[in-house]
Amino acid sequence: MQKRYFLSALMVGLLSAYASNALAQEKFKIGLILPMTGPFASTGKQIEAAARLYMAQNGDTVGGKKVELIVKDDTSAPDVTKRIAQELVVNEKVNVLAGFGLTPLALATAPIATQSKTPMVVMAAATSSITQASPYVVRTSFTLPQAAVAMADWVPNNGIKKVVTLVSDYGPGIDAEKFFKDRLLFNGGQVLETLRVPLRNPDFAPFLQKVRDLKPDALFVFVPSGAGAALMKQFAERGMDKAGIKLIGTGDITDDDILNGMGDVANGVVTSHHYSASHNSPLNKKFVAAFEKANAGLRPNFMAVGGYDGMRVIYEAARATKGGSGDALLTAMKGQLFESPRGPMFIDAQTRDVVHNIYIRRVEKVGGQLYNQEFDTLKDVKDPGKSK
Ligand code: VNL
Repeated sequence: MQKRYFLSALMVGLLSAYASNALAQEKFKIGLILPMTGPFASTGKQIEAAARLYMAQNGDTVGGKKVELIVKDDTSAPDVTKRIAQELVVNEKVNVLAGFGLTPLALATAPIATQSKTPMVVMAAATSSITQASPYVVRTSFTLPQAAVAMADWVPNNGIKKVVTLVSDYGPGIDAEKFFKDRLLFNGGQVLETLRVPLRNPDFAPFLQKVRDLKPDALFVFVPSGAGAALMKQFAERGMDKAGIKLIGTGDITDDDILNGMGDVANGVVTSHHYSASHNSPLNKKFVAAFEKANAGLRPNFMAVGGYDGMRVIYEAARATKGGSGDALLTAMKGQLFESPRGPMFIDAQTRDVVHNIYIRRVEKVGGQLYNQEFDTLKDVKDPGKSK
């Protein structure tokens, strides 16, 4: 009797140890590294909310494994992003790294992805060269050359000849400046001056004064998500719009997260981008409604869509590989073609970069709210940064 009891207790113990071990093995771990605090916290908030929405809609089991989303705040400091990525790979043994709110954060982490053969899904950062920093990078955001070239094609047909450019002085800004300028010159336009402002705490005033003196037909701007409101405010305060200078740029300046709070100065601003919350498709309407409902009315911006589509790419690859990792998971990410809230989207298997439509949009009031209203579409745009 005693002995039998002992044996069955032992069996139960062994079985539960086995079961919990099996459970531990059956996790599919996503390490999501984002700026959750600091000047770029809105990017982290949007992407985390989108990832959680995707999971709520698609379940937390994929390829037979339980999905564990591990969200970490890198405060937008590249050394922190890299350290967190290393810890997630070594200690948590994550199947995939994801997030990456800004270019320097993605570039700092790329060597970790390469060394550990961990797929790295870039959901936000948008400098063209990021996908070349590691063969394990897959991008679901966009590239600045995609947006900038589209704008430079629109400009000459719309009464704008002379332009000054103003960009944040780092990867995506330099891409925006270069690709906009080269294409505009090719199209017969003029770039009077190229101005670069610091990424952190920029004071636009002296730059805007210079723009006023140069009297271009338009000012083309790139600043990262979240920084557009300050630019817009100072543009209005200096009376630039009244002086007849049009504001144009990539859609980062009329970011849906903050657009509605910008006021009248934003009204009429024309930009080029891959996503607007007012994109007219049934899928997008569903996405926006669900996102707003889950986040106290917060409007999703292009960062949210990069996060949502990144989760789609990860889930489909996990399904195809039964919760795999490394090269198998990476291979299953390449070539995915699907409908995103932004429109049709494709992960180019050769470049691992996103191919999607770029829309020309004008800020308009719709039902008392400011929205980027799409009025022209360039279809299936590849990253011009890689065509040479
Ligand atoms: C980047 C590009 C960041 C576009 C952004 O917002 C953006 C980047 C934070 O590559 O750093 O809107």
